[in-house]
Amino acid sequence: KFWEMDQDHDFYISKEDLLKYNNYSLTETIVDVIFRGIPRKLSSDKPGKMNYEDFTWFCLSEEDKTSDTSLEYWFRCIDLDRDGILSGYELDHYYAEQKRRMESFLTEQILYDDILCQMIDMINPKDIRYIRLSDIKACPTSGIFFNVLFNLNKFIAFEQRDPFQAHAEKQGAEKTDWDRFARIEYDRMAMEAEASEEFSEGPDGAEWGMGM
Ligand SMILES: [Ca+2]
Ligand SMILES: [Ca+2]
Repeated sequence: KFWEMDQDHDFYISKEDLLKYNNYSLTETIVDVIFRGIPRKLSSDKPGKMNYEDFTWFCLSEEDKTSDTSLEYWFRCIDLDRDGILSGYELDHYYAEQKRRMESFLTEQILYDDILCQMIDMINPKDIRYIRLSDIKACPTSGIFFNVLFNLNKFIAFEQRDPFQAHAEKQGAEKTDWDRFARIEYDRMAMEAEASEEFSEGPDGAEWGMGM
């Protein structure tokens, strides 16, 4: 993967290279934060470039958002002031760019604001005002929370997968977080169908949080 990304074969990955990762999956905001060394100080000797080791750290964190190491990596990205909690303004830092990218893919009924609320609900933080690392680790599906904030293609893959297929996979041998996650989404779709009939109940109704 590194050699694929390092198009000029100088053994370094630039910001521009990383933006192309997984077909332009990542926002400029998150790429910028990674290159500023916020999740992990870059060990590259060239300023503003990633070496093989830096890229490996990124890649492992990106490809498996279930390990503690990965969750800590991404938590540090979002926790810009490093006070150990994710506050509204830190989510806002990622919000605008991803919202703009996402809304061209979303149907009118599924708004980015709603999805973000739903994600926070999914994480179910002990204190509703902010998210701690312990909240993230306690939630088996927090990887999707990060994808919603900065990874467009993984979000789309999640949003567009066939719920019946996901349901069938659940019967299979693999009991992954993806499965549980699919179930939550499946429940949500069922509830949305119901909610459209009971729309007047408003956002404090039962449509978020059921089945969790
Ligand atoms: Ca290069
Ligand atoms: Ca913070």
